[in-house]
Amino acid sequence: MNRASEGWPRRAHQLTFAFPVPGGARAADGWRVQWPGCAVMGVLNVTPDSFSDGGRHATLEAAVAQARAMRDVGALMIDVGGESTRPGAEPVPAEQELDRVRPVLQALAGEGVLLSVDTLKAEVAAGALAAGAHLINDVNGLRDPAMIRICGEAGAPACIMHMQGEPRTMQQAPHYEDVVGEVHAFLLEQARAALAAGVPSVLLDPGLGFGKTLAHNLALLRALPELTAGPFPVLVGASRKRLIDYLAGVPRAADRDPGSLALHLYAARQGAALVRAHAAGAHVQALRVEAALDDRAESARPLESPA
Ligand code: 7PJ
Repeated sequence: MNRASEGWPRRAHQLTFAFPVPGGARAADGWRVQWPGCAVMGVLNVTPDSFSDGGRHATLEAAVAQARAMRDVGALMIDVGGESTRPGAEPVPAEQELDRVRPVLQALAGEGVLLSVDTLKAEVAAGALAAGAHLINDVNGLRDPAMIRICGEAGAPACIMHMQGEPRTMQQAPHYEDVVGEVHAFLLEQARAALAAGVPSVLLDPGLGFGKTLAHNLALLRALPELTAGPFPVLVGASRKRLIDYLAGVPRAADRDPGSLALHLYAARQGAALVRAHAAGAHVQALRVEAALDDRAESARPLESPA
């Protein structure tokens, strides 16, 4: 039985941190951030190709402005990434990746928004947490034991994402006997290991597009009621991904926000706690409108003109 698909009341989700965080309330076991229904994690890429105006300082300013804008439209969390993990992408050295994300984290510290860092390198995770990140988003699903240790020692939650293979080669020949069963078992096993090592809370993510064919991605999306039925909040990241091109014929990634919204609204209805999105404002708006239909929220508001 999936509560989310029953509509009201929407399920509450939470993350626990061992240190104070924006929006966190003191709890017996740390600081707890709670939210009803599905919230937005805004994507902030700080790779050299993500801001066209060039120059280190200009890039930093643009990234910080974009993060503030996503916070202001209602994103719960900003996901800062200094290395591309798109299919075929080559890894960058840890020092270089950290040099990209650290100044953004430092500039956003104390600005009232949760900061996650998208990295699969333990060294980058440690440096990012020291620079003010609150959560580690690991597309490698904490397969590196050093990653679990660092999150455990810092008392920082982790997003455990499933990936088959590594970004450079993962789309060459993805193969599963039972994609839903294998992904689900991996996520639960990693969650158990993380919690046992002192990681205070985790998010689980099926990892759309990470070593998956279109059929694998669709099977995982359709299995969300099963994935979200457990005790862990589930994050879904479909934003601008290639599966939208396969489904609707949209070759340019920048044109894929409507398809991203469709997949993310579906995920929200199936119980996802967070969606990772580039178009944060559009997602917050769509999720609020959809949630209001469930919540009968109009009774709490005065009548307004239809415009
Ligand atoms: C994801 C991610 C995702 C999580 C990227 C892209 C590739 N982290 N980092 N989930 N995707 N947790 O945005 O197309 O789906 S980078």
